[in-house]
Amino acid sequence: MRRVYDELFHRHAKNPILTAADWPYPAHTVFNPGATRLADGTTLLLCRVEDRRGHSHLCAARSKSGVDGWVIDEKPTFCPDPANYPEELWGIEDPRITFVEELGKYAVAYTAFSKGGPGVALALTEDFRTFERKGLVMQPDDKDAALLPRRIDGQFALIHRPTTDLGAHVWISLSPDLRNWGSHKIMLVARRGAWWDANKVGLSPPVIETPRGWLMLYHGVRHTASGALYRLGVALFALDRPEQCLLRGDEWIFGPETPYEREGDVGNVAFPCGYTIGADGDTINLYYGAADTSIALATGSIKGLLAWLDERGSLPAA
Ligand code: BMA
Repeated sequence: MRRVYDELFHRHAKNPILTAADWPYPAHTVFNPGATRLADGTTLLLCRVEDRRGHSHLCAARSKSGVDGWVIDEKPTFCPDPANYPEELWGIEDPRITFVEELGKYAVAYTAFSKGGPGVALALTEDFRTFERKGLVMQPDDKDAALLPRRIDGQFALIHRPTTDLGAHVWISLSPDLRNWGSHKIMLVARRGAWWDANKVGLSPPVIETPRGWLMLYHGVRHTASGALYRLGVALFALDRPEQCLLRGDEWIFGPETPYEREGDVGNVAFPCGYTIGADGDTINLYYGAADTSIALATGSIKGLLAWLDERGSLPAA
């Protein structure tokens, strides 16, 4: 019998590693960064920056260590462009980065917010300095999206989270050209009732490819009398049929505990949008927004998550 819960992610002692006070220009909050490791080993975070209008844009921060010594772009890196893309009128949020080897480019999936609600937009970049927009690929209400790094059945695959009257569940859709999307399938269903992940789940960072399947860290939202609680769970999906869930944990594995996660603009939120994998091929450096206010880092292990799923996970009921 376990006496305490397993700690699958360990917070960095320097948390929060980035705050608005670090920014070279006025910023209200910085949070929910996408992450990747560039070819030269630099860690790049594409941070969501919220201004005092309440609108967000994206700004790149680069660091050799991935912990400190961040060099932050002097000006916003990727701004909403509502004149050409009206779906970005109220800002762009929560980027998820996938390197697509076939294209030799990074795909950034982000939330475009406007009068119609939040939808999913896609852009490609080689250097995080210039971006080639693909436009809105999933209409509102849809968010929490990331591209898979390679084709499935000859098609690009996008994980995303549409919301309907029957809840918010994770879906996967396919496209031959990154613009036209179809073959929609449900991937992960929110549980109901008292569960920590009842009614609303969403992809957190892009899925992690392992020999045993796609490892998904997802957020579950619990609505309580004092607001929402955002926590993380883990599930595994078949490599060649990513809509097929192989294992899902019942318990959440990471949630808001520290003061910087508990208190801020939106307290009780730990919201990862990106990770890098360590040189050992196993360490997950998970970058997350803390309380919609700052950026924090926690490290875990792919092997550790798989072992925990083997022990504690189960095949979801149909
Ligand atoms: C979600 C997203 C995130 C945010 C979270 C908590 O719906 O909008 O950007 O961090 O809510 O406010």
